[in-house]
Amino acid sequence: MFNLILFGPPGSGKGTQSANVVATYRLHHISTGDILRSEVDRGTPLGVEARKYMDQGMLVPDEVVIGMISSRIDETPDARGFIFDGFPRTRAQAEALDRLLEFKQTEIHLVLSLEVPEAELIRRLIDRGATSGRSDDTEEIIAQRIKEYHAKTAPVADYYQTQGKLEKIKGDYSVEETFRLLSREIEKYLLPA
Ligand code: B4P
Repeated sequence: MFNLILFGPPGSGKGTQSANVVATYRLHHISTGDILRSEVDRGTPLGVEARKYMDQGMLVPDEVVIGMISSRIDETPDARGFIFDGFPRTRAQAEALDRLLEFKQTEIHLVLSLEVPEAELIRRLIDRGATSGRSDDTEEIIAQRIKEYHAKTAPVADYYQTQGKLEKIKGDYSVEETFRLLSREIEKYLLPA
């Protein structure tokens, strides 16, 4: 089993590159953003609660997100491995993920951190907001999401750096070139399926 985290600020390309990684390496994709948006769209109690945070550019509380992840991992016991996209976003989430994986006698093998200048992040998200209809891609909410990232999520990189698992990848090239750089790191562990 090979377990990968795609890490980075909002708009750094985690969702975009996850699709490429899944297509090439057949890892099971777990995106907390996608799961939360699906709960919001279906109007579930979890979605109604999560929306209050997402529409303000805030992180959804840890206990909500950790519970979601645990059940998703259990649903696919035969996976070749997992790609975690947008999770963990706090140190408490990172510690919980370590415990969950340890219980399954596995671990995180690699954390790829997409590094993109802030002006480019804002440009991408405003562009996406113009077409995607995502309610959190407005200038004011994007600024809050980036603030939240610096306060709560950026320290998660140090957590994995200490474990010797973090690799920084320049993420402001084209989608194809960024994927080539990610693949170079992944293929130290895993070949395409
Ligand atoms: P997410 O869904 O994770 O969204 P994101 O961080 O904004 O986007 P991502 O980095 O995936 O960017 P993308 O590839 O789409 O989170 C949304 C919200 O959910 C959070 O604010 C939070 O409230 C909540 N949430 C999610 N997970 C949580 C957790 N674990 N704990 C608590 N709360 C949580 O790329 C963005 C744009 O850039 C796209 O339009 C794309 O086409 C473009 N792009 C990508 N790569 C490019 C490139 N190389 N060049 C040019 N454009 C590029």
